[in-house]
Amino acid sequence: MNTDFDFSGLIARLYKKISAEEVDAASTTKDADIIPFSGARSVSAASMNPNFDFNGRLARLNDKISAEEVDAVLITKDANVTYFSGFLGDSAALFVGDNFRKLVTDGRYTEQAKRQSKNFQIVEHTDGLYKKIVEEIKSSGAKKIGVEATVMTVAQHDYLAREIVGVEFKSLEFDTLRQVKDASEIEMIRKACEIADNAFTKILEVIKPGVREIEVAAELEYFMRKLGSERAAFDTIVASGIRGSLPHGIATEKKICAGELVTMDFGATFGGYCSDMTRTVAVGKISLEQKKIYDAVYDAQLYGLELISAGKSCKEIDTAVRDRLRDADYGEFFVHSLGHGVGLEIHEEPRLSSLSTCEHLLPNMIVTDEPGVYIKNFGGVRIEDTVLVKDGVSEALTCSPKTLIEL
Ligand SMILES: [Mn+2]
Repeated sequence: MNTDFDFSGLIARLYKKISAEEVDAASTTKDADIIPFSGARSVSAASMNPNFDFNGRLARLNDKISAEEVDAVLITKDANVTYFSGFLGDSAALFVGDNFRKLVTDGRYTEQAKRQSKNFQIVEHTDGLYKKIVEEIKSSGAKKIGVEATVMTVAQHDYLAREIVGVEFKSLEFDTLRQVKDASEIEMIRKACEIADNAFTKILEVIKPGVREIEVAAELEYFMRKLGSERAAFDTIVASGIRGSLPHGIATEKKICAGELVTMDFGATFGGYCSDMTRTVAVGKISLEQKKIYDAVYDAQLYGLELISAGKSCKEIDTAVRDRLRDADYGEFFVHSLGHGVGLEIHEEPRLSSLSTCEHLLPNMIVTDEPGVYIKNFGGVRIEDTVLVKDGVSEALTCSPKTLIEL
């Protein structure tokens, strides 16, 4: 972050607001307010794969509507809007009941929605998404409506509660309906992984002493775009030398030096679906301690691949890999969960973590396996694959070499 930004001024204005509003404290949760001037979600305008099993998705949604005993659901999370409708824009909501399916959006997206969301009636709003949603809820006669409580803001909820009398809102989640992928989704993710693998092969030619991290990130993203990626799946991480201790070290102006490890975490998107992979490479000769860390992470990552299998509990796998790194004396430096689901979102259900509620992995879930070791003022190593869960041995969809590459 630019140190010249007037943070004292920003914080002074925040305190002024706290006293003017007569509250005791303020909790800031919006990323852009936590980090002023951060970027927004980028949008893919690609056409949706017609082979996706939309009938199956909508049938599962209807099953959920009956099981939860609601009259209708209001879906507002972009990834879920895309999943059930095929619509790849943003600023849209789905309102679905037993005998209606509506997609509400504005004039910028009407044409795109009509093309991408054939199973939905497209409703255009001109003066506010939630104003139109209120009209639709009123005219539907629905009395109990499922909403995405983890996505809807307090302001949106307050507005609905104020404008609509006699309707009960129930907190539901739809993310777990996306966990098991159909054949076409797997094909998309496989392709996104292949693009990332090919970009990795090419980036090895670029990395050498004197090259800045941001150049490596730029080239990686450029290679992926040229190979067919619609956008980077997330901000590319390039962390070299001691910056390797930052698990999410976004690329900086820092020049890569001989004797450093360089961790690159990057992903492509294809057909709206993400891939996620991390490789750590050595530039020149590295020390015995660096090699020891690499070997421990490599061993833990392979062990994770062995354990990821249909029927296993996510928590159990996370614990086992964590124990493996502990046995190598690096347990305390593995500071994040082992992995996460990958699909329309880069991080989705199921989570491979100690808090995971997924008791049994199912065939055709797609998860990452990404142990890492991060040591302050020293550096770090992470190795990550995107993995297709199968009965028995699962399949890593990212296939780049994992034995130490010394450039
Ligand atoms: Mn990941």
